[in-house]
Amino acid sequence: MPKYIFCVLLFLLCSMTIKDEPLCNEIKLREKASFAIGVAINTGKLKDNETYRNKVIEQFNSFTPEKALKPLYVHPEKGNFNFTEADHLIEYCRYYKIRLHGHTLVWHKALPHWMEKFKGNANEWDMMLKEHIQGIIYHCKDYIKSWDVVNEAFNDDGTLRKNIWLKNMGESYIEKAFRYAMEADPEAKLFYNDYSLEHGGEKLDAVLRFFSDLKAKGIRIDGIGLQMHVSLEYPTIDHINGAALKIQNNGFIVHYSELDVALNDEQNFFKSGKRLTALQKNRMKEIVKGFMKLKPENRFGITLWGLSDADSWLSEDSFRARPLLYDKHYKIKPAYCGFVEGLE
Ligand code: 9MR
Repeated sequence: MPKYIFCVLLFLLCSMTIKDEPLCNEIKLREKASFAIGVAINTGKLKDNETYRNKVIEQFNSFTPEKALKPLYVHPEKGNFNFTEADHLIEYCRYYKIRLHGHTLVWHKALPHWMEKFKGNANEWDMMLKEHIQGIIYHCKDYIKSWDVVNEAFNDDGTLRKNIWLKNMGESYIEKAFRYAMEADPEAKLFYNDYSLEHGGEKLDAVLRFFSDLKAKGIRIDGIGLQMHVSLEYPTIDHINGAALKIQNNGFIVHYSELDVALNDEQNFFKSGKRLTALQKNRMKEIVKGFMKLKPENRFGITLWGLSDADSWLSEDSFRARPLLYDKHYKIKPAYCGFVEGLE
């Protein structure tokens, strides 16, 4: 028998002999946790899919709109806001007593055409940014009490990303964005949100330096959102926990703002499905356990970036990612049980 056929047979045999661990009971995460448990919300599914709707209400006490508050959707024409989806969400959250976290006022993606093509001098850009931020916050401030003010403004090496804001206003756009947000709602908690901060490397150091300086100048910045789009092994749990502690030690609260654990890292290509889901379970547990080590007042919450694997942005790229707590049929996965164990 050729060697490769032998290997494939051995692989199949091994995967069949790994027993399925019995799943835990499905509880209510929102009742079990001592901090907010969030989920990114697809507003279309919230309206049209009853299973989805019942699950998100039952399990979570914090929602982040996956799209509805991004500039493209909420500010489609200059000075002309569309709050239809946002208002619907607000109504919903008010009724079910769910926190609604605002995501995101300033980003280089999900921009409306007019904003991307905006022509003006630095002063006109400044006015436009102010109208944009304050127009949204004023409308939502009765209910939304926390915002990702700026999203993904840094490169991985700690330099500032060359987005339209930097090109047209220079680096002061970040300070201005936080100043305008603070002016519009002095009571809201204001966040800087980014990916790869959980690696604890030079990007995190640059972000902490930058926002500590802004704070020292009297600008309101309450917390840092670690997006936490992680894989099974990378970054290590020590790096993740170290990053969260560093943020806490620098005087900021911590939001794991977009958590998902993708199964499709290349080094795991030959592991069986069962082995991968067991690793994913453990990974969720370790992540939640680490978050629990923060001081209670520094835990803004953990937000999953979607309810089920069918809802994940990663499913658009690869069916092997399967990064969330529920499978595509809205049944709990071992990852859910790991998450619960982490809360214990
Ligand atoms: O999950 C979101 C996807 O459905 C949208 O098409 C995309 C663009 O609006 O944004 C995705 O969410 C991103 C989040 O807003 C910021 N961090 C990265 C997330 C995944 O791309």
